[in-house]
Amino acid sequence: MSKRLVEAMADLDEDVVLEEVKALKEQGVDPLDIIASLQEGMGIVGKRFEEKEYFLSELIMSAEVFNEASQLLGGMEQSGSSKYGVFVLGTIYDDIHDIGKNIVTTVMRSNGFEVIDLGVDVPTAKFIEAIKEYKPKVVGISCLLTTCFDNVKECIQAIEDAGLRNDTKILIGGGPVDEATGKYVKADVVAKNAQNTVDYCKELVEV
Ligand code: B12
Repeated sequence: MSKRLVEAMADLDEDVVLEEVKALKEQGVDPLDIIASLQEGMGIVGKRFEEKEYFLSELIMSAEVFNEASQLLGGMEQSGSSKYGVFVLGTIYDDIHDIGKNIVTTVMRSNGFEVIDLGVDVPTAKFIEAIKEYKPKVVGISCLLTTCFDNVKECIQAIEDAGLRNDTKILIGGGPVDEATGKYVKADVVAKNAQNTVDYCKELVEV
């Protein structure tokens, strides 16, 4: 973890963030480790927002800085092959956060999965339609708002009621999601980051 990068991200110091990302990349640091530092910094941005030190404009700014920084990261190019099959994912309805979901998409693609990204604010019906169409072994639901946990729960229950859960595991992720959330919404697995997601999905398809 780069302390300088975590702090610059938290302080929304765009120039230092970009400079540090370039430097770490040149030193050969794994792009996923760089993302972990940026993610940690975003966590601090979130706390400052909660404590009213930051406002919505700072949240928006943080997303811009993060996206700019992640564009500098090579080594996560899409492989184009789909040797591990299809992974469907989207951000649950009423939630428009997509940075984490987009990272998961990129990293899954670069690890040989075909990813169907349903976007943000995805209604339950759209998840169900996609499961019927693509028959994925794993479906991912991203959720960054605690107020949307019930939406995830409803979505997972609807997938089960439609008889689509026997061959499909449901993976959830997003900043505030933890094991207790996983139990509450009845997900199969909770993933803390993109690498966890890849490891779990590979294990599952290789069985
Ligand atoms: C940036 C940001 C925004 C941006 C989002 C821009 C975008 N395009 O995504 C904007 C400004 C739009 C925004 C809006 C809001 N936000 Co906001 N936001 C954040 C912030 C600071 C960072 C989120 C982020 O991108 N992190 C970096 C990424 C890389 O991390 P990540 O999302 O966790 O993803 C990783 C893992 O979790 C995992 N993962 C993520 N998704 C998935 C999915 C699957 C399937 C898997 C397997 C893994 C996985 O892998 C990723 C990579 O490692 C968080 C703070 C935080 N701690 O998360 C608040 C936060 C989520 N927001 C919050 C709030 C309150 C809001 C607003 C309601 C504010 C408002 N008053 O309008 C709105 C809601 C809009 C809506 N309806 O969705 C709160 C939520 C609090 C709560 N208890 O629910 C937070 C926690 C801030 C806080 N502490 O108060 N936000």
